[in-house]
Amino acid sequence: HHDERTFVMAKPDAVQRGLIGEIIQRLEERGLKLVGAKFMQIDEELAHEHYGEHEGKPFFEGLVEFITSGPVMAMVWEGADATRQVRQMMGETDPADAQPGTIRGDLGLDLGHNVIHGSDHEDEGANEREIDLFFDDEELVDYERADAVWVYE
Ligand code: DAT
Ligand code: MG
Repeated sequence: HHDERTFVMAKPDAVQRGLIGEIIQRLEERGLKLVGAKFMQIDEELAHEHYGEHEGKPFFEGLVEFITSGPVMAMVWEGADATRQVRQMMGETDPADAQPGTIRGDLGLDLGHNVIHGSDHEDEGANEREIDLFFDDEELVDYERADAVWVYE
């Protein structure tokens, strides 16, 4: 099964810091396949839906303010075990705890500005829910990457 899909987003800090390409490059080079992308600004309503699990927590309002503060690059990536693999590549939520070599560990220093979102692999179905929240079916593209036969045995 190489067709698991996961939702990934370069957050407003990544866009402002010119890190969209860096993030895409890391996922691309790993062998994951980009199947959807949307450069957009998240509104209040979408922010509340996307981060609904955190509603009521002390950092929630700040989180909504941050994620709506500028454009983001919303993406869907596909590959074997994609949700968990992307989370591993992202590193810990707090960049201060994230290992070097991870996206947050290499590119961030502060919990509130942690560069990237990826669906939670421990939350069953979170990937599909988030993909549905941000993308219509016809916005996702079916194709084969030419190097897939070399990425997968
Ligand atoms: P993740 O983004 O790794 O899935 P999460 O779902 O627990 O982490 O939290 C969503 C975002 O909220 C996270 O990327 C940064 C912010 N956040 C989480 N915990 C926080 C805290 N204690 N204080 C401030 N911001 C926090
Ligand atoms: Mg999360």
